[in-house]
Formats: sequence, C-alpha cells, structure tokens
Amino acid sequence: MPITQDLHANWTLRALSGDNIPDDIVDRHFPATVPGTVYTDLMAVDAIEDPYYDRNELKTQWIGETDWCYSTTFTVDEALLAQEIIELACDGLDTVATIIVNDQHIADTENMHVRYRFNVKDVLKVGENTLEIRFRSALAYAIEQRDRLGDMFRPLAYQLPFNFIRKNACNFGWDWGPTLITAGIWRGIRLEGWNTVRIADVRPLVMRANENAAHVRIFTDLAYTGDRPVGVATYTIKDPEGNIVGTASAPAGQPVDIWVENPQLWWPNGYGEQPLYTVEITVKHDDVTLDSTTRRIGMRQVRLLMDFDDIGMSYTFEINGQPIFAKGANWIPDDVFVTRVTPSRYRERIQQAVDSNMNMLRIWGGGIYEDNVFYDICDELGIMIWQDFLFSCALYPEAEPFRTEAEAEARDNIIRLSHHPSLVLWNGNNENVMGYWAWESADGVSWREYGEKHPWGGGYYFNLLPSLVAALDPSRPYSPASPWGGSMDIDPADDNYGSRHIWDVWNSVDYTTYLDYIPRFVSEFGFQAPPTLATINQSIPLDQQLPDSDSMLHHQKATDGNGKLARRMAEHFTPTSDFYSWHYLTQMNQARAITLGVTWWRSQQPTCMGTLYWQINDCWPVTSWASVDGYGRKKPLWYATRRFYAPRLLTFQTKEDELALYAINDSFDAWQGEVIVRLQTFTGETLAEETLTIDAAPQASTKIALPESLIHPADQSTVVVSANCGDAEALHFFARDKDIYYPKPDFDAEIVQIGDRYQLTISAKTLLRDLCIFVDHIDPDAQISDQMITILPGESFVFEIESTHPLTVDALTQAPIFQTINAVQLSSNVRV
Ligand code: BMA
Repeated sequence: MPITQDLHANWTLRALSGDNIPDDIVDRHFPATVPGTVYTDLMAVDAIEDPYYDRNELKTQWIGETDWCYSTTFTVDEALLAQEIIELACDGLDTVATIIVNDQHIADTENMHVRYRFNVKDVLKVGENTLEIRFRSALAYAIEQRDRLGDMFRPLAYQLPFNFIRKNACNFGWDWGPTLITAGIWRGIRLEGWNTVRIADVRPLVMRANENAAHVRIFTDLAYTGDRPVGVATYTIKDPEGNIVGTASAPAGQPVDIWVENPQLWWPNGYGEQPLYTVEITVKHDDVTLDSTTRRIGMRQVRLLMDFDDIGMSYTFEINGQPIFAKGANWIPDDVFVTRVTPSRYRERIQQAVDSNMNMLRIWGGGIYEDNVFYDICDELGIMIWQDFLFSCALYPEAEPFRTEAEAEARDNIIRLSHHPSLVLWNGNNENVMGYWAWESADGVSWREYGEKHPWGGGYYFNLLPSLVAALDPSRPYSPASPWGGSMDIDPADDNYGSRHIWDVWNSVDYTTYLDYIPRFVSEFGFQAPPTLATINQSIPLDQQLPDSDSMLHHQKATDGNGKLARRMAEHFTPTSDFYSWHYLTQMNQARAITLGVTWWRSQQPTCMGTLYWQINDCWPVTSWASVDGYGRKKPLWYATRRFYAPRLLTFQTKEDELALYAINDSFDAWQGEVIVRLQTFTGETLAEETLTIDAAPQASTKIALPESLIHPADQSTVVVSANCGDAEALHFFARDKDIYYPKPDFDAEIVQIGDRYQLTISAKTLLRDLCIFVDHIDPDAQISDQMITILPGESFVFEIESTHPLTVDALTQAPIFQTINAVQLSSNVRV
C-alpha cells in the first residue's frame, strides 16, 4: 500500500520581488499556514489590516503584484525512500508556481484548478529535505500572457485580464467581489510513495437507475511503476446499511458493470431520501493488497430534457424518471480566501440552502471547483449541483498553454467529482455565448465580431468539453453554456428555448417586468440589497454608515449599484434618506422582487421548470444580490426563499391585471383541501370571504379562479386579500406601497425568556406589513426564526430568538430593530 506523508508543517513565507512591497515586509519571514494563502498569513500576524474592513482592500493591492516564496523542511525516513516512486502530490497551487526540492527545480505550474504529481524520488534523501514553492504574481503573469499573444482587445466584462490565467476569475474583481489576488498552497500537499501500482482514479458512474435496478459502471485508471503483472481489481458495493449488494472482479484497469437490484434511490431535497452506497476497490496481486480506495455513490439517474415542443425547447431536469422543478440559487466562492471555508462552514451554508427549500445550486464559472467536502454534503442533503466549467464573462484564448490547461483541468475535475450523486450537470461556461451574441466592449467592438475572427472559447464549449464529458462521465448531461438556447443560432435570451438569464430587471426596469417572461429555465436573475446590520457594523465604520458614504460605496461593486437600488426602490416606495429605513426598504424590495419572479415562474410550470436566483452567498461583506451575506448571516430574502420555495405554495398572481390564485404542488401526492380567501381592510374589517376548493395534482401548478367579490375592491389602497390552507398562505396588496394608505402600526408585544431562548409574541391591532426584527443589530450572533412577516389585524406571530444578550420588549420593538413598512412609509402616505 502507498505510504503518505503530509507536508503541512513548518512553512514560512516571504516576499521575493515586487515594485510596491512595503518596507516592513521586505526580507521578513512569516509563519505560513498550508493549506492557506498569503493574505491570511499576513493577517494572522497583523502585517496587514483585514482587507474586508472599510477600504482596506485598496491598501493591499501590492500583494497581488508581488512574487512570493513558501519554504519548509521535512524529514524523509528509509521506509518512504525505499518506495519505487515517491510523488510530491499537490492538490492545489494558486497559481503560477515553481517547485524546488533540495535546491533542484522540479516543475513549473500555471493552473490553480488542477491536482499535480511529480516524482521526486531522485532528489529526496533520508533525513532533512527542503521544499520551496515560488509563486509569481498572477496578475503579472496574466498581463504577460495577454501581451505575448498580442491579444489586447480580447473582450471581457471586467478590467483585469482574468481570462489569461487559469485561476478563479473573481479574484480579479467582480461586481460583488473585491480585487484581492491571492497566492498560496491552497489545497493539501504531501508525499506519496508506492510500488508496482497505484489507483490513480476511480469513476463509479450510475448510468441508469430506477426502483428495479441500478447500473453502476466503474472505470479505474492505474499508474504502474514498471511492466510487471498487477493482478486483479475487486469491486464491492455496499448499501447504506453496510450489506454487500454487488461485487465484481476484473483484470486491473478494465471497467466493470455491476447491476444492483431494487436499489434505494437517491432523491433531491423535498422528493425523498438520500441513501448513499459505498464502492470499495482493491487491487491485489498474489493475495497482497497493492492499493485500495472507496467512493460514495447514490443510485439515481439524471437526464436533462432539452426536447422540442410547441413552445420551443424545454430545459427540464429529470431524476429517476421524474421531472423536477429546480429551486435554487447560484453559488460563488464563499470567501475570497477560500482556504477559510472549513467543512463546518460548507455544511452551514448548504444547510441554509436546504432549510430554505432549495434543491439545486449552480456553481458559477467565475469561481472554483469546490472542495470534495462541498459535494459530499450536497450528496447527503439532496442538493443537486449544476457545475459550470470555469469560463465566465469573457472570450477565452484557445492558444497554448490555455488549451492544454483547459483540458487538464476539465479532465481532472470530471475525474474527481463524477461519483457524486448530487452532481447533475456539467455546463460549459457562464455568459460567454450570451456575450458573443449580444455584448460590446467598452471601445465599441462587438464580441461576435471579435469571435468571428479569433478563437473565443467555442472550441472548448462545443468540442473539447463535451468530448471529455462523453469519454469520462457518460452518466451526465452536458450543456455548452448558461444561458443556452440549444444552438448558436438561437438567441440565448429567447424565453422559449433552453436556459436564460434575466437581468433587465434590476439593471434597468422594475421587478414587475418578470411577469412579461415565461422562460423555460432561469439560471440567473437577481436583485441587490445591502448585507445585514451586524455585517455592516462589522465592516463599515460607524460614521460611514450612510447609503452613499465612501465606505458603503466601496462595499458596492456593481456599476451604478446604489443608483439602481434607489431607482428600483422609487418604483415602489416613497424614498427615504434615513440609513436604517433605506437599509430595510432595499432589503424588502430585494425579497419582494425575487419572490415575484419565483412565484410567477413556479406558477408557469411545466413551461418553466427551474429558477436559480443570483446568488445564495457572498465572498465578503458587500451590498449584493445574495440572500446570505458575506459573514453567513441571513438577509430577509433568505426567509422569503423558504416561503417561495415551499413544496406546497399558494400564490396570488396578477398577470394582465387579472388576479388569480395558484396552488403549486411539488410533491408526488395530490394536494386537496379548502382555502379561505378573505378581502379585508388594514384595520380588520372583512369585506368579502369565500371558501374555495384546492385540488392540485402532484408536481403541477393549478390555477384557482377567484370570484369577483374578492378581486375588485372599491378602494385598492386600504385593503389586502389573503388565502389560507393549512400551513400555506398567500397575501396580495392591490397597490404599490407609495400608493397605499398604511395605518400607524399598533400592536401588543410580550416576551418570554427560557435560558438563551426568547419568544417574542407580536399581536397586531392594525396590519403590520413585512415586520422584521433585526436582533443582529443588538447581538451579531443572534438567530431569529423568521423575518418579513405580515401580521393581519387581530392575529399574532411568535418570533423565536436565540441570543446570549439580555433582550427586552422595549429594545426589540423600536427602530432600527423593529421595522414595518407601515412605520417607514407612514409619514408620506397619511391620507389628508
Ligand atoms: C451574472 C453573473 C455574474 C454577475 C451577476 C451580477 O451575469 O454571471 O457575472 O456577478 O450577473 O451582475
């Protein structure tokens, strides 16, 4: 069996060269953490200030312009040195690295997304050895590559040439991300010594599965030291209880097929369980085990139905023969310094997706292929993963070394990830086809014009990547791009074909424009809001806590972001200049926008079969489209998400001014019941009430006609209509907030404390619209059970709060902790 020795200890870091290295950094050796990054190492010893605070990002730009050197020493013993091959295995080097062992040059690498192995046996010795990894400035490298190729005018959506280096693109600055260009040994590094044979990779692929049987095809690639006999490989599949349900053996290296009868099927969150099977692979010769490994798999079949129909072309994920409405969001790296994303942080974030009733996350192409742990957790929790290959918002060179690197990287990550049942799609790129179709560079050159004259990445999306997927992972669908209409001749913005992104809402028009669209699948659409108050308190100095202060604007990376926030807000609300009211109203506008888009598109299934909003998470504290902010705190949109992605949803929709109620039922069972629909005034007077019948077929959206008495109130500015059926409830207001006459909020409040838990009961005497209790402003670690709750007069709502701070009714029922639309909009709307 191979001998493994981690090389994570004794590292130091020093700046090698660069024009702007501060004097107090020159010639200093810093202790370094591996895996880690230069930034986090310098922060650990206070050599730099936290770049996430205030405008510190600007003070650290020299780091990305500098060449760095990591060095360590390690001891090799005789047992290791006796192995035929001793590889230095690097799971991730960020990015342009030169590796030196015992003063001998071993290799140069230039791809953050690839695992490397180098045989270093000849340079190792028993006793102490040295290892040095030098990282060139990634920025300098990217500029140099661009210049070498004479490619100054290659279109891209941002300033710095992220498309000339195989590194996470968003490091170079994005419309939600700072420019913090990292360097470092960002994943594990170790020595592996072995003899005769090593299992280089294993791909157990579930080719087909239903309740009768699952077909598992296992590919194994072996590495050999010489031309000696290596015997047979044996394969065992165990069910979740540990029972052996399938075995095979074959000459080592030859694929095998195993059929498992009556498998326990893996389902996405909300549709069933996530049973996980284990595949054990052992290579033996003459009864001696030479190597062995395991992989966890799930018995499920995935297809992406891109079928022509009388509308256009569908884009529907099908799991185990069942079409699934994809409910989810886009995922970006959870921290600029991705090495800080621990397994528990991954779990917390993915659990937040699960708890908000999501079943899919799209790993966006400007980030990274995530850690194995990420996919393991998604396997366990039923979150389907749409994985972009890492090409985003640019035309990409196909010249060397990029083509070779693109191939190596795709190959390596397909091999690494293909056993995960959560992974349901390989997707070629983010918005590069759309850019080709529709975008212009700042200097007025159309991307298409450029792409017609130069390689632009099409060779990757239409040739290289699909052939790699077909060869290495025939169990999964491939889509060339997001958005994608099925052909280069179809506008990727066409509603009727394939996946699309919708960005006119937010950039230039009000969110009610969502009602104009019935896409087949929306893989991006979004709406900004600032992060939580606690996160603002943690990242913006108090005297800068104003919507347009320098510091707040520094934490707003979108072009004219605050202008868009203000214009979109003015379409619904009477604008406010008070910081806390602005913060609250922009968050409400965000949550309401995404609520409208999702509920409308869910109501339009099966024409539309998926909504992935932009974006679930952030990589630092910033005003962005995220529902969970850069410090992991839930914005009101997260709570809205839990409601609008509920498996059984009641929703009012107003397309073409005709108010209708929809019952959306994602489950495999019919939903039958009675729904009480009531039209009432804000002070509690019932104007009309009807009891209607719900008979909603499984996995469908059912429209429920509403009687005239409920949908045409005489005074639209003082009434609300509600629908209730068990846990499902819906509300509809007939006018925009700025045209509504809200009553002054009137309520009773009561608090009960049990240890660190509080129950706060709010009993409404008048309507309380979109009540939020921002307890995080008092206690940044507090948790609250819900936000953005509308309480009708005469009703009450109980908030569960967890906090170690003493909390009182007084503290919790005053602005800026206690916020309602009534209070914030009252002054401008008082009827005279
Ligand atoms: C989409 C994404 C990102 C971007 C987001 C918000 O197009 O693909 O590139 O951050 O919009 O503008």
